[in-house]
Amino acid sequence: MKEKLEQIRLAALERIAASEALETLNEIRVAYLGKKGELTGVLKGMRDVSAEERPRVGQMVNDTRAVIEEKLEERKARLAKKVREEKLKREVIDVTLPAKKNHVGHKHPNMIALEEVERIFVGMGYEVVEGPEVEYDYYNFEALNIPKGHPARDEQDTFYINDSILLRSQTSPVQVRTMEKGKLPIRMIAPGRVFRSDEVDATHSPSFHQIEGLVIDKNITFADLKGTLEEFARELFGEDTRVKFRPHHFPFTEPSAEVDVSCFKCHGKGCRFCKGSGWIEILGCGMVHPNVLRMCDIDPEEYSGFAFGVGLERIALLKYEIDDMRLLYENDIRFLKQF
Ligand code: 2NL
Repeated sequence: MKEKLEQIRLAALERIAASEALETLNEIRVAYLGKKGELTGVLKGMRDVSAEERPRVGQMVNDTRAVIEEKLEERKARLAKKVREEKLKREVIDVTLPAKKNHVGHKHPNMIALEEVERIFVGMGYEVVEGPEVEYDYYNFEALNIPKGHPARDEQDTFYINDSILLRSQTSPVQVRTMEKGKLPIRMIAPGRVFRSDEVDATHSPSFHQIEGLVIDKNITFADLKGTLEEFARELFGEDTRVKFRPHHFPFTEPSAEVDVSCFKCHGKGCRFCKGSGWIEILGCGMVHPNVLRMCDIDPEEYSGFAFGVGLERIALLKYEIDDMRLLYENDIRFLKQF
């Protein structure tokens, strides 16, 4: 019996020492210590052992079991450690490898220009107000002194949804809605998307962006308009920028003007940029027409105001010397990355 146990112990320890996987250890445990294992077989043979020998043999079986279990655990710990070490070796991080590039998004030139214009006017105490892109004919035309049949209605081909609803062709409706609310004085700019049924080319698109401004108070004069827009032009294009007001006509302002700025490239000498004239047109403006004030329940005898409208894309194209508006809408990352 003692020899048999010694044999089992040696064989088991040999197999344990030679095992290279945790599964093998499990198989060994079953083969020796399991219900049908070799040690259990020896225990069953105890029937043939005499009563006085039994405790000694029992003790030997238990010792053998304990040794095998101990060696199994030892080997298991070693193998687990080895597995862990191999895993760590595989996962080693080479800190000298070049890092993956993180591509950061870029502000669209339109957005940069918008934030610049907003900064200038907010600095002068203006509020930024937004409104719906789908508008009533009334707010887009009627309230701006452009009645049905007025030639200004076909000049700018408008997208109609039905007889009385359209896609706004300017952001003036936002200003009309603000005047209607009746809280005076008003100092506001209304930036936003506008729509006109134009063919796409280097300077036109059916959808673009406009920033309109409006000031209503007592004793507002054309001098206030001139001073405001001159300051705006200087902040936007540089301190030495000069402005020129040319008489113009809009149905919603009287008098009306278009504003040119001295070319910030050649300072007025004439270049490719200003097409040799030394001047660049940037916006339209005027004193709010008394009819417009009356339709918003503002008494033109008591209040007056000025308004202006500027194309956002035009500012962005000028500021960044881009010569084709379509570049602003293609969202080619190679283009956008440059700003
Ligand atoms: C342009 C320049 C302009 C206005 C917009 C305006 C708004 C109200 C009342 C009076 Cl609520 N005027 N906006 C004024 C002058 C010019 O935009 O070239 N537009 C076609």
